[in-house]
Amino acid sequence: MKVYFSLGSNLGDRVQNLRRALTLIDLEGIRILRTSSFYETAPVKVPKQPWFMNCVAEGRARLPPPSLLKLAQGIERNMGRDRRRSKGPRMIDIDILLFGDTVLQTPKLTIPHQRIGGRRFVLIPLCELSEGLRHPVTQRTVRDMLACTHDRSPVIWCCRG
Ligand code: PH2
Ligand code: MG
Ligand code: MG
Repeated sequence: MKVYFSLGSNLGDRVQNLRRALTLIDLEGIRILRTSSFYETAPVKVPKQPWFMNCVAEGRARLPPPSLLKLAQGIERNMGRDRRRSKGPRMIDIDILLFGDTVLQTPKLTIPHQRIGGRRFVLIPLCELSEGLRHPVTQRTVRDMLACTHDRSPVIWCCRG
């Protein structure tokens, strides 16, 4: 199944953190097929903290979504993410955006990601990879969601992923 991840880091060497997380995901058997550019982004809806580096990656997963979530959380932990402050700065955050056309709502995991349409730091890198991809519930394309989002926070191209 095709899966899209959003990765973010705003602590330490942010570019290295994104690269390392992508390598670790791949080593766990989730083949990373394509990675967007890396973007420097202003923090959205979190208390004052450093700017983020964000990217989106497309992968191929054989595992079901709950196992994928556990795997992502394991990598976050191994990379030193401190979860005591849920909205605090983080070495790495790995979110599942889309998993094929799967729609899933459980207490631990919602797919597609709930805030996918309201965040330029997700939509801009996702648009770079797959602008015509459709949200499985609303049927809107990524291009459309980006054109219509109310989010205005800065997203600055930084480097190739
Ligand atoms: N992640 C959040 C909240 N706010 N802002 C930016 N720019 N980038 C993020 O990855 C991010 C955020 C919650 O996970
Ligand atoms: Mg997140
Ligand atoms: Mg997360």
